[in-house]
Amino acid sequence: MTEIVFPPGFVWGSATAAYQVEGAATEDGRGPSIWDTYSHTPGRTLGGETGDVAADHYHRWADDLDQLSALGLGAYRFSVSWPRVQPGGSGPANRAGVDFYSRLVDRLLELGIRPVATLYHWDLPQELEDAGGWPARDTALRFADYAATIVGALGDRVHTWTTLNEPWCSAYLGYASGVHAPGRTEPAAALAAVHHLNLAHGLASRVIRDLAPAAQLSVTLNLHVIRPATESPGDTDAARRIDALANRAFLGPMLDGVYPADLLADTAGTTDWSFVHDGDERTAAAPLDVLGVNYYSTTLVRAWDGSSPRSSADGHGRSAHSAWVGADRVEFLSQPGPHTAMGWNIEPAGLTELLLRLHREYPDLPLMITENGAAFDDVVSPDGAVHDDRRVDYLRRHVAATAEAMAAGADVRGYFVWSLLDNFEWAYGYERRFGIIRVDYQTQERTWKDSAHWYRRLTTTGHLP
Ligand code: IFM
Repeated sequence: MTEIVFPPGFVWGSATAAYQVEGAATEDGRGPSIWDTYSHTPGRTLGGETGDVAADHYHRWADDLDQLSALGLGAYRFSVSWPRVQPGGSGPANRAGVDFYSRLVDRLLELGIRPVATLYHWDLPQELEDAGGWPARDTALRFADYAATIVGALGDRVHTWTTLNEPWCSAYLGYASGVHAPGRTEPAAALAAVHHLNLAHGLASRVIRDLAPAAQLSVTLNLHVIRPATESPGDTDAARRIDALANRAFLGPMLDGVYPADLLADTAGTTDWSFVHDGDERTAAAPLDVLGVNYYSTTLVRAWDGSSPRSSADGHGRSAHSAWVGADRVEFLSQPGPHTAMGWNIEPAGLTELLLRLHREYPDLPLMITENGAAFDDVVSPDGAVHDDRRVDYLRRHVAATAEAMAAGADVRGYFVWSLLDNFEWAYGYERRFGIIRVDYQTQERTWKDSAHWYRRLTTTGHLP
């Protein structure tokens, strides 16, 4: 096997998100978010677990940053909690919240680690949801104000500002299938949310350019690699339809300045898209410096003729309501293993395919893998170690898949493991562990898994071990 070596400037990082790690849910003036409400609603999360304490990162942040340094990382991707910075989603900043992120960023810079900050990783202030949430246009305007508050305070001490993390999840899981906060199941509202997230991205992008001109601007999308079960016209059309909802609903406005015509036609029975105002698509198409790509697995679809019960193994949780608005005639098929503990199939070739598609369609846009990783049922050995060989294998194969895309021309600038720490995996609570560092939730003790040791060898040499 030829040795895989990454170019010297390639950035190795790791990622977390505020609600998943911080805890301190009511401390220092933080207001409630939709995830506080959702996780505290009986039946919404596995075991009724919440992010109240999570990995207690709000108190342990300094030690956690030392872990990043020990891992040899060049960048840390974290998210800013909107309700910590603006407790009700509008109005003046909560000083204590801003100061928390300011200290975090300063310490990262002292350690020589690039801060990569995401403005929104799903924790909408509850007051804004009460006023309509993402289906309401005003939420996009509030988001731009919030961006001005935090970007104004941290400016270009942050190396890369990312507006949104996975707006697909915010819109469709939050407002169509309801398996994420706020748990609404209103297909038309989900499409309005898609648009207002795109608009929010564009409005916040302008703010970032104005207030942090030296910073890099990005957005992170969980683009789907969709495969039709056969080459039949029906299955091919099913794949096209899902591609429109999952990928082009965001790539269209954000990168091409227009919604794809087939998306509007496919969903015409649900909404007339009159919430798109003149100029919105242009606003959404703010020029980016880098596109963040989150990748975990692939999606297999076929046309459903209605004659047998419809399979819905889309990997995005169980609900009587589909996340896939306007795709009632599409079936999501389970895929051959191996699978991770999330039930997601392991398919590194999908990452190569995705990076090459983006390179082909947007050749001038640099790419960054902002999340990739796997949940497995980790076991603590008698000696206290976690020999997570399957995670090491998953990461190795996906890093190799990245190298393959780069060798074929894709301009990939970096790779972030999801996640630095075990954390609150949304509706799955604490059961699903993605960290390369284990968190003992009783003691909050951190232990490097074998994958962390493996990753350190990669980050410090640039050679794939
Ligand atoms: O934990 C999530 C993260 O918040 C967003 N991307 C997918 C991860 C694993 O499900």
